[in-house]
Amino acid sequence: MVVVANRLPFDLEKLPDGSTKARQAPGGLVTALAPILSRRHGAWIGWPGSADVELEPTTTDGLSLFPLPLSAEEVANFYEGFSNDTLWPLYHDAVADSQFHRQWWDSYRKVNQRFAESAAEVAAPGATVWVHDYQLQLVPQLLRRLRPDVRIGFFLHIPFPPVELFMRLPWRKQIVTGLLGADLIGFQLPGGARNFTRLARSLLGSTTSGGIIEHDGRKVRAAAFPISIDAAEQSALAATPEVHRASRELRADLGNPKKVVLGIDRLDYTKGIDVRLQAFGELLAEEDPSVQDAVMVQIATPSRERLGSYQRMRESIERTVGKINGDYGRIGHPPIHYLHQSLPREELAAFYAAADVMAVTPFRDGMNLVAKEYVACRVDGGGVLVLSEFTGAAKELRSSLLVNPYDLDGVKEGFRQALTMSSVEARRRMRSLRRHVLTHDVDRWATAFLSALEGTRDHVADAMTR
Ligand code: GDG
Repeated sequence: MVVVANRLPFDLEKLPDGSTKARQAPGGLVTALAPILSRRHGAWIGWPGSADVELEPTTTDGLSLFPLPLSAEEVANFYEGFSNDTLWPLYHDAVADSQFHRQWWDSYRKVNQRFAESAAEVAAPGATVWVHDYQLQLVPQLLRRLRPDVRIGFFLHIPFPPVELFMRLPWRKQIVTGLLGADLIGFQLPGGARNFTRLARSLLGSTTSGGIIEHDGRKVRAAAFPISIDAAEQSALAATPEVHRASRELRADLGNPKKVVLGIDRLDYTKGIDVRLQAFGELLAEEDPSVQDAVMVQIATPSRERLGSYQRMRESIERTVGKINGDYGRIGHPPIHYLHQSLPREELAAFYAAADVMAVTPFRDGMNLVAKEYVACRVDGGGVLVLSEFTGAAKELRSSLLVNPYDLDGVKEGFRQALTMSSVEARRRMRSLRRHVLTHDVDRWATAFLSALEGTRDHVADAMTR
């Protein structure tokens, strides 16, 4: 089996003696897929994360890594440009403007071609190739042309937009036919699969029935596979004495407030960080009893820092934090603690364990693993999750307090309810959330996707009879 993703699961570093050092990158996808791939002696093709770095293939833990180099120009045009400044905002309900540039598209096409060629070289006869995410939507078709014998799965980690929005893309047909090169296209939610099927019908005139799309004489399946986390591992991490101690120390460092409200996100305009700050700020301004002796902690991990939209977002968030702290803080007691840093997983677990209220308020999010990590870390059965109804996670985590991030009063009411909820009700809700997260982990996700892919048509036979 071969996984093809924009990034490798390991950060690779070239040592002075010319050898390569690999360090496992964090994240649910890697934790889930690495063991499956190691067992199957699988391979992973991806960019090692820095421009203009050429590395030799290497093997670690039975997993073969094939680094795909990107030039500085490709990073700017394919990755930052088309992937993150055209597709990302468009696929997230156009919460920011998409930029359409032909040279970005050219670069996207060329880089996708290189990923497909690399997969065609690496895959054994009849192999399974699993392609990931919006950066590589042309790979399925390009790869099928080169290697009609392989079985191709594609999984989209972000939402697939409504037809009306997708139709803005000047290269809409190429993207849809690119994806239709796969045998199975996985989405986070049934809504994404439905949007895509509708699009194949209206844009290409394909015949569709029950999630099966007929294209180019083949049958392609579009279906939902909601991703998850390694819940048992995350729970075990939160239960260690070290994390327990760190979480107590955190509360002490915060001045032992009555309530701690927490946000953890990549600093991204889709995540609704501004909404939760504003809601918390208004409750403070109104001297609402629920926020008497409450502090908010916002950890915003640096992300896509060269893009103007991200720089503007950061400036606006930091201005809001400064204003709220200036207006309502006392010396040594700011109401908002803000970190623009990336922290080790153990430290994140301590923050999750210390938080009475977890605020997850994206305007749109494919799934949102942070919400699931919070639930997995609440081994004590306490804590309240305030969750935007526009995340994929909201479809599963029904016992959270669901809010509409566009409705500021609704978010304030969600916070008020979370901060004043009786511990009996909070525990009842958390019990039900934990039951779901612990039984729907990332291993179940990967297994469901791969068995559905195996259930698609027999390619070798089909390719031979064509
Ligand atoms: C995309 C989709 C979908 C965050 N800060 C730090 C850190 N993190 C980790 C979290 C979590 C992950 O990053 C973020 O995952 P999310 O799902 O919340 O969001 P995206 O990055 O936007 O992910 C999303 C996901 O893909 C999977 O399909 O759920 O909808 O947008 O695991 O813990 N990890 C460390 N330090 C940090 O400072 N170590």
